[in-house]
Amino acid sequence: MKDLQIKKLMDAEKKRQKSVINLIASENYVSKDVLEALGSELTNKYGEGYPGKRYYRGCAVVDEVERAARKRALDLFGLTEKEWGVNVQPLSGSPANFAVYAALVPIGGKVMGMSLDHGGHLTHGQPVSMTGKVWKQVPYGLDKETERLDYEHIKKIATENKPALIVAGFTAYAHIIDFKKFREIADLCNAILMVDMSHFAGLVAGGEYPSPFAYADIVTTTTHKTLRGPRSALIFSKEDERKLPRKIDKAILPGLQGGPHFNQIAAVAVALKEASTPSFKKYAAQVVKNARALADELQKLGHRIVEGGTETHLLRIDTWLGGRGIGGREAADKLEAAGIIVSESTLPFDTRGPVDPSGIRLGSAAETTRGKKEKDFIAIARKVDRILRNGNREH
Ligand code: DSN
Repeated sequence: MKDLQIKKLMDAEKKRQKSVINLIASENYVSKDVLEALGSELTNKYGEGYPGKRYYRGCAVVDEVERAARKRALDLFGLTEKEWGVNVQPLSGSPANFAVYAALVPIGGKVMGMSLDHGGHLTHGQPVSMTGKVWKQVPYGLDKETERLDYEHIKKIATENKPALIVAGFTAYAHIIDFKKFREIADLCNAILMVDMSHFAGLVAGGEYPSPFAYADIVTTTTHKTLRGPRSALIFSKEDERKLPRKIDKAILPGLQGGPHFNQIAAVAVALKEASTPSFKKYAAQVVKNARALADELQKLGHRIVEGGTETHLLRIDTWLGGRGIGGREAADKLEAAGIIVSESTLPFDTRGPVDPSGIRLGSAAETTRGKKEKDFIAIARKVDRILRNGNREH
């Protein structure tokens, strides 16, 4: 590379990534093949539209790329083109969720989503997000006692507020969601059920988490978390008389985006094929075992794990009230100083606010990609414990 300034920064980031223990629950390490697709000449091509229906010429090759990505997305989750549509053009998770609401919820209509402090995402209708300004959020949260989903309470909120769309699927919930119960609740108020499986899509692909497709009308996902692809997103929509796939396609283009990023779509296709292999299945199983080992050991060492444990790749530690008396920001800073990278996290009923919340969120997906097993995660838990107790003194 001739641009030495950027080359130096790229090398520095590569070195940083290699030198740290990465416990950011939403990050992962892609394969060389995914990187090759991202860095390919496909980035040079414009092609607004969809395969066979573009506004630009010269799209025969990128049409095949997009068709392959769509087919692989459906195949990976055991879906057929007859029953499900999939749009592979969303640039990332936030525009994907925005496009779904734009397609299916009238402006000013109600979107029911989990509030941010409990583990929801900004784009699940938070008032600070455009999704909360264009549409009205009907918030729900976790049970105060168990810190788990309380389906009776969710049902009550839904039937009282009659949202047009209900979102299930969160950014910080560590337990398995009962999609059947969400379906029943959505049916009671005639709402569309959207599952945002961004965090656990790789676990669904690997058979470690129940598939939402039997119950949802819409499934959105980013492709770069447990799914281990490039930064991008997919929108799956059920084929029936509502013609959801056509509405979603229109919401993406011309509604929200312009030209698709074909290099990104090709990289997604590569990742989807990787995720269909037996070795990915093993990977997904190890991700869950590793997160459980991490949570169990931290608990043994006296930390309060929100929800009392994990069934997925992630967990939250209550660093404030859980005994250490430090906020999430300070905890994340101390860990970073010792080479362990985590994200701050609000906790259910957090009184400290999102700027310096009460906890941190940890995940096992990235370090599992690097080959770590349960014993390594137990060692990581001990290190995290020492750092939270003593700061960086041991280093
Ligand atoms: N920022 C992602 C996460 O960390 O969960 C969600 O978009």
